[in-house]
Amino acid sequence: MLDFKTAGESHGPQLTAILSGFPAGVLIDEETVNLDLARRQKGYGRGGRMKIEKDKVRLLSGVRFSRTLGSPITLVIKNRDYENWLDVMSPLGKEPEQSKKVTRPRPGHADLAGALKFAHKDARNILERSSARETAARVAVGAVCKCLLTEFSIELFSHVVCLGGVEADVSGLAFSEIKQKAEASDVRCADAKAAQKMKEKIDDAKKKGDTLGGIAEIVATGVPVGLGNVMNWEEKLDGLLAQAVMSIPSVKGVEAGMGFQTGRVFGSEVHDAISYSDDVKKLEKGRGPSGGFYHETNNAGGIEGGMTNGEAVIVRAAFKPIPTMMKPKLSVDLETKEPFEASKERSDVCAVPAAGVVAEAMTAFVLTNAFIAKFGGDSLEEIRRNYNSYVQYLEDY
Ligand code: EPS
Repeated sequence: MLDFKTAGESHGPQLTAILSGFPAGVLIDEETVNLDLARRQKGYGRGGRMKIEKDKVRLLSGVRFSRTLGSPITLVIKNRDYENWLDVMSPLGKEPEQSKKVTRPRPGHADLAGALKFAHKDARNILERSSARETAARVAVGAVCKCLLTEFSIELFSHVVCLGGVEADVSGLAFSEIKQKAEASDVRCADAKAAQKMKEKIDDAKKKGDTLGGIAEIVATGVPVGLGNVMNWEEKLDGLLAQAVMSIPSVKGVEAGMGFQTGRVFGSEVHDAISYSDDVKKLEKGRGPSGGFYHETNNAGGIEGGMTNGEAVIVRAAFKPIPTMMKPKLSVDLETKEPFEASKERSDVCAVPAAGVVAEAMTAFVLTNAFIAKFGGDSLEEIRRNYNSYVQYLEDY
């Protein structure tokens, strides 16, 4: 079983992730991970923190001469901003008088529930961990997972399909075009006209002291049929993806394929007709090995019965607007119980483009775990043997 933990406070010394259960023999280099960390840092509407940080990973265990060993992989990302918070965030010593206490919990953030749950009078003890800064560690883990998936031609990308109510139209575009256009866009949106409107909306929100959310779509191509498991609830791939993506700060909704719309229309408008072609090479649309069976449409988002069906895996996540607002909502002071405006912290106006990159990482983690469950998890060599024989079996089916 693949597993990972992250540790670290937003303004503490560093973020750490330990990824265990990752197979031996996979080629990893720090620069590949750094590319994804840089993608997470970008995006129109981000705040001052991203000007301070230049997220770079250090691989401290589990890798030797750029190949994984099968042992736990430790990934570390320094917080450059820690230098400015030495007195406030010192792991040891005594708390100074002026320590940027947060006593007016921000509606929509973890401050209030966390302070009550963990018996803190200073919500900073909660917000330091609930900050989306933690997602840098997840992106590093996802980048490592992608190194394995790429060996089997499984590729992931993400793009913003809606931001602040502005919808993108990518109909008629191939996945490769969507990917390329989204990567080139500073809101990670493949529809240039919509992207422009999204940026105007962000400018408007900033002017008003407000924030904006949106929806990102994550696509995984080349995924073979049969990842996940129909037999047990806890192994169903859509369930695992939903949990992993929902755990990202700000996510309020996750859907696979046609998602919530499936509940509004006839079955005939939802289910994807099954076809067969001898010439598997003719198949496109991001499909993976499935022995020539394919679907005419992909409303299922590549998952049927909790298992991949050979089509591209498509997941969408809805991110609520960031709860830290320069024009704050009403709150109550934790000490005096008097009504006050909520605390203001430096923050982003919109982090949806970055959040899509995080969702991509979580999707990569879940797919890698399911891949290992199907093909064995000790070494790349072993996985390749099992994968190749499975693909052959599908072709002979
Ligand atoms: C973030 C770092 C944070 C925020 C943001 C995401 O840095 P700081 O709090 O120092 O500005 O910019 O987090 C939030 C908006 C939030 O509500 O948690 C990052 O590295 O992505």
